[in-house]
Amino acid sequence: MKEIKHYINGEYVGSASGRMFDNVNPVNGQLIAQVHEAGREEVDAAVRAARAALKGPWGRMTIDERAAILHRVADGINARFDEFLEAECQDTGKPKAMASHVDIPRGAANFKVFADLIKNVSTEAFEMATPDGTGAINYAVRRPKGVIAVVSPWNLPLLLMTWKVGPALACGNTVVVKPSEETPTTTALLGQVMKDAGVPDGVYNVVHGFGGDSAGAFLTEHPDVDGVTFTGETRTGEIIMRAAAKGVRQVSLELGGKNASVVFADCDLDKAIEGTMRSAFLNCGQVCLGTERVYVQRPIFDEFVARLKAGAESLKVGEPNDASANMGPLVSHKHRDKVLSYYRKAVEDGATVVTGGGVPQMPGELANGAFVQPTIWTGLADDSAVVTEEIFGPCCHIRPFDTEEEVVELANSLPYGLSATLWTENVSRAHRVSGQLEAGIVWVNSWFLRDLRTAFGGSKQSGIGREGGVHSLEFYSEMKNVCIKL
Ligand code: NAD
Ligand code: 6OD
Repeated sequence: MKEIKHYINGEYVGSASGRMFDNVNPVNGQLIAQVHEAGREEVDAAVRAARAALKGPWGRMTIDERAAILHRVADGINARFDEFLEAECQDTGKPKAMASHVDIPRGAANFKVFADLIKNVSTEAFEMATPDGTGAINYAVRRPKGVIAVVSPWNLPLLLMTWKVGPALACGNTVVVKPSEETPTTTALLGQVMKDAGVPDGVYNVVHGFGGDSAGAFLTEHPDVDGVTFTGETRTGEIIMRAAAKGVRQVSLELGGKNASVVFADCDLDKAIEGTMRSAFLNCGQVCLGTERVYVQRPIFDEFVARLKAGAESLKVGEPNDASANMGPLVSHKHRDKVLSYYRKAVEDGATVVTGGGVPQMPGELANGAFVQPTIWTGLADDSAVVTEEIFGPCCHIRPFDTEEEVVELANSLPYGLSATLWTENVSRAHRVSGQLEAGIVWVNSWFLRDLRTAFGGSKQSGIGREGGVHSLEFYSEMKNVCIKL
């Protein structure tokens, strides 16, 4: 049986306790590997290694040298593309067609983008007058924050982890990563790529385990960590924020959402249907930016529902190697239990099940997989848990609206504020409504279109801070002002 070990100070090491947990393939329920679970001892060792590495060759490198190494990391991922692809698809069950276009290329790009950015970003300088007339000059220098704890989720494992590790390393920090217990493999593989690319030992460390009372908590509570960056559920974000408060460590939190899609009658309906299909069902609905609430203006409501139903029913659910499959399983049977509990709740709350609502019949060993049907509901009250809580599955509720004012209020009615999507051909309306929506990201006539230089993050309970481009550099470095009296 394959074992997945921690990566600490440039070596793969097991847990002193010998404690292991199962890594299971959600496509068929089969065991992929046994994963070592870190105790405080391994987390301590990883943080110590990361602290020491700040003072080693990594800390003395020029920005150009560091950036060249990060380019080699990206090249290293691309050179082992198939291995990363296989690992990511086994851990998550997602279609290879998606992971080969999104997860793995973005995992590599995250290193190049931030390496190039750090080489070209400038800082501020101010001349000032002094009473003696000689003057002074102020200038800012960017310094690494120190040891960064990275805690990442399972839905886009390599992409979301490297989205943090890329800029953290570009800024000269060292990292200890705690990947999701559901998807440890690509984070583990990256250790070897780092080594081969010439990343000094101790700069990139990985500890495996769970959240509470396990590696996640031990890492985020660790007093020798300087900053914590986290992507995951809002409730976990609260716990991590409390842990980081001790010692006044800065946090960057990318959290949950219950994102709205607003479809005006003046939209291009073909594009709105195609976009909503993606935003509701891509990655089996396990995208934080996905739209589980769809508001459609009344004149096109019936046509929209009928066409989205036809679209959902045309989706093929299958295993990663099936090039004709649009959707894989959910990440785990545990997550499937959660999603199916909302499918049942929708019926209890009086929803009309437009399509789906259950488990598809799958052939052979896929019958043991964590598959669910893409599902659409109408007719739920605005306060149903199905409409107010994040489900993180391939499903959406569609509700009619009449006016712009009404739909803005509906879209803003929840404590989340990650993203929103507008479908309209009226530019003035697009500008007006996007300004009123309480969300960190608003897409107009598109969805999940990402320029990595733009600010990414949520409002309200969907997060704190922004990452992306220079916003990542703000979090992963400290600005120091130097004032020289002339
Ligand atoms: P999760 O919060 O359960 O877990 C995320 C990570 O946190 C895992 O590595 C987990 O082990 C760790 N963790 C859990 N409890 C912890 C604790 N007490 N202390 C320290 N670490 C702990 O989230 P998930 O189920 O892996 O991911 C799905 C969630 O992530 C959804 O809510 C989704 O919206 C959100 N998400 C948000 C974004 C974003 O950018 N805003 C992106 C992807 C996913
Ligand atoms: O594209 C990104 O950088 C990003 N953070 C995507 C998040 C997706 C959430 O599931």
